[in-house]
Amino acid sequence: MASIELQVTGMKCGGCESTVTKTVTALAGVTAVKASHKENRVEVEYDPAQIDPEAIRKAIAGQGFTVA
Ligand SMILES: [Cu+2]
Repeated sequence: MASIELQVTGMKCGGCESTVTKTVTALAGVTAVKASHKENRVEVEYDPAQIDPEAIRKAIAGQGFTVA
């Protein structure tokens, strides 16, 4: 299992956090997601055999947030 910490801007509240969490959790290979709008941070645990971190970034960006 691997983990990444992404800097994500554009999350303004708990609703944004849950949008990101739901979106990323739905990806095959993701096992845990922790999003914080206060810290502009999303931590993701994933199985590198099943998903590329780039796909995680794209999924978050696809919801209108900016991934550094
Ligand atoms: Cu929000």
